[in-house]
Parts: sequence; C-alpha cells; structure tokens
Amino acid sequence: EYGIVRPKGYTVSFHATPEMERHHFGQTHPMKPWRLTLTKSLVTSYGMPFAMDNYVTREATYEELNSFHSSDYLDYLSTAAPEDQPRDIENPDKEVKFNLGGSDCPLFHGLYNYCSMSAGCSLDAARKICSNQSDIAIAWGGGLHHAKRSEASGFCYINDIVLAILQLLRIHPRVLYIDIDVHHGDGVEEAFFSTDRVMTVSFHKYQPDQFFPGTGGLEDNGPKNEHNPGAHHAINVPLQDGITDEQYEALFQNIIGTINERYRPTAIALQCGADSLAGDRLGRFNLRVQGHGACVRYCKSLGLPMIMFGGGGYTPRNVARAWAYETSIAIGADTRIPETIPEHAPWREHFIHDTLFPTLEQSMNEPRHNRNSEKRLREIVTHVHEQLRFVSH
Ligand code: ZL4
Ligand code: CA
Ligand code: ZN
Repeated sequence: EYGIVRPKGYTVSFHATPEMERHHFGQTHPMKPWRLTLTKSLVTSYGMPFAMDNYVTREATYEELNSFHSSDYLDYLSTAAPEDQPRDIENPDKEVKFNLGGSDCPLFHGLYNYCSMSAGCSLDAARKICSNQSDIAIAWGGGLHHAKRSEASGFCYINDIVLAILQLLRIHPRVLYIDIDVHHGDGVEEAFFSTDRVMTVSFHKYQPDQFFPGTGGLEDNGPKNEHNPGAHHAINVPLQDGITDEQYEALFQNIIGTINERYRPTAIALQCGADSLAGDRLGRFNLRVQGHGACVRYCKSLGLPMIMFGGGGYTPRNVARAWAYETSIAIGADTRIPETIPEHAPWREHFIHDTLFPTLEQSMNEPRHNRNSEKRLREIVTHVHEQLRFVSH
C-alpha cells in the first residue's frame, strides 16, 4: 500500500509496547500516554511497519535504571502507591519525597511499570544502534528529558534519554543530543555537564519564572570551573512565543550544521517533543508538522546512526501527525505517503481535519504573535558560533 517498501541500504527499527499506553496520569493531566496508541495507529494505517523492524519493548531492569538513578529514589518509585499522594485532605503537610506525588508528577497505578517500559523502549533502541542492527531506531515512548538522578520533574520520572546515551557511549566516542521539545532539556544537559563526550543542544521557549523549567539561557553553556571538559558543550537556543517554520528551520540547520562540522559527533540522539507544534495545549510556538519534520530530515541527512525519542506533546492528534510523519521521514517514505489521512484509519474522526498537515488556522483559533525578531535570532547564532570556537575534534 502507498508503495511503502524497506529503505535500501539501511534499517529502521520501531520500539513500542501497547502496555505503556494503557497508563493514566489522571483525568485532566496533560500527559496522555494514549497519544502513543494514536501514533502507532496512524503509522500502521499508512503501511509503514512493512518498512521497519518492529519490536515489542520489554521493561528495563532495576540495574539498568540504576545506571543513572540513585537506589533510594528507585526504591521509593517502585513502592510508592497512589495512596501515598501527599496532598490529600487528611495529611496536608505530608512531605513530597523526590518530587513524587504533586500535580506534575502524580503517583498513579502502575507508575513503575510505565517508567520501566519507557526506559526499556529507549534502551532497546540504543542497543540496536550499538550493535549496528539499526541505522535509525525510533522510541516514541521515551524522551522524558526532565528526570534527574534522584528526582522526578515535569511529567518525567526516569530519564530514558540519559540511560540510552550511556549505552551509546560504550561504542561511540561523541554523541550529539538534540532537543526540539518546547521545554528545556535540563535533565539530559545536567547529566552530561562534566563530559565532552556528549554535546547537548536544546531549542526551547525561555522565560524564567513564566515558563517551565526556567533554565536554558543563551549564556548557559556548561560549568566553566576547574578545567571542566564539559564546559562549552551545553548549547541553549532560547526562543519566544510564535516562532515560525521558516525561522526555526534556518536556525536549526545553521546551528546543527555548524555543530556537526566542529564537534564531529559519531551518533545522534534526537528528542522530538511535539509540544513545539502550533496548537499544542502547553506549547507556544507556531511550528507546523512540516517544519518540525524538517528538523528530523536534516538530522537524517547527516548520515549518522540516530535514535529518535518522543517527549512532550499535549494535543494528541497533532502528536500522532508529527510522529507518524517523522517515522515516514526515517524510512524515506515522506514523499510517498498521501497527505490525506487514510480512509480506513481507526480514530480518523479524532483528527478533525483529515490532513496530515493542518494549516495554522486549522491548528488553533488564532496564530500566536511572533515575538522572535530577526536581530535576536542573529545574536543567538553568533553566540553559538563563539561557543563552538572552544570545541574541536
Ligand atoms: C497539570 O490540569 O510549570 C497537572 C500540569 C495536573 C490536573 C489537575 C491539577 C490542577 C497543566 C500542568 C493543578 C495543576 C497545577 N492537572 C500545575 C510549576 C507548576 C506547578 C504545577 O514536555 N502546576 C510547575 C511542567 C510544568 C510547572 C511541564 C513538560 C514536560 C515535557 C517533557 C512539563 N510545571 C505550575 C503548574 C492539570 C495540569 C495542567 C502543567 N505543568 C503545565 N506546565 C507544567 O518537557 C515530557
Ligand atoms: Ca527543547
Ligand atoms: Zn515539553
């Protein structure tokens, strides 16, 4: 169907499990694991599984999670029950341990299984890259970039990206981490603050005290103290509301192209958070599915082994559009799949508009005012180029 065939000369693997998708953060919580089901269903209705190796993910083991997270955190995460939720009426002063149990990171039924499946998905993807069995490995269930060694943060409990990059580092001398989620990839950045074997780059909305997590300013490039080899290896691209496809793509290609020349990574870890799309419930940008996908296409064009992670994304129909389109880019079928959502797609009505590429007007009532001046974007590029003068391999 649609002439979708296996790409010649390279292998794409897709890592997922329907188990993960059955978990709920709570009725009105913005994070909906069900968006993964919607994504998989769109990928399948376009016939894309025929062009990939499809793996059902296992749960990561305690030892695997322990390669980054502390034992006391994991022990509490594995035993805490929804009844331990601190903010109940009977116990208003009950302490919040490891930031677990608040409204961002609630304790819900099956939480530990959900976390270990998300991590399993990303670890399986990393292992396929390390063994050269995949050239691109897709882990839409991962991408939970805020989790810290001993702390949950921003809907993230286990940092599957850090776990996956630690695997890549067994084989790869230099890993480039790229994060196009609308939020700053603080957990991944911090984990690799003291090494020059990982360069992290996050594009995000930046407005301290107004937008989560408030870190990731232009000048924050890794601690410069005591001959830290990781200094200059954290790149931040702070943006304002309403950035467009044209501006974002130009910025992305300039910055990632320059980093590729200077840093010479041997593998890429790409977090594809879909909350940078126009019309996202938590997002602020004016990106269309095509603009978001263009970043993936550019990364693929560098010809390096790559893991593609999920991440944020709070308007499920747009998350499914973006990640299905990006799956088609990975397998080289993006010019072949029709723009119209297949007639037989389950949940077809859920997409409201039957196209893969809604216009800005279809995505939101009123496009956001663009608060990114060309002058500011040039300043950002100049600063990043200056940082990269300290980096060479
Ligand atoms: C919600 O409606 O900015 C959680 C979170 C739960 C249900 C009902 C509870 C109502 C929006 C967000 C009270 C909600 C109060 N429910 C949430 C400082 C905050 C403290 C918590 O994409 N309140 C914290 C986290 C961010 C904050 C963003 C992005 C993850 C990722 C990778 C994480 N936290 C203010 C908010 C709701 C909720 C509605 C919410 N939380 C929006 N932004 C945040 O980067 C996966
Ligand atoms: Ca980001
Ligand atoms: Zn996000």
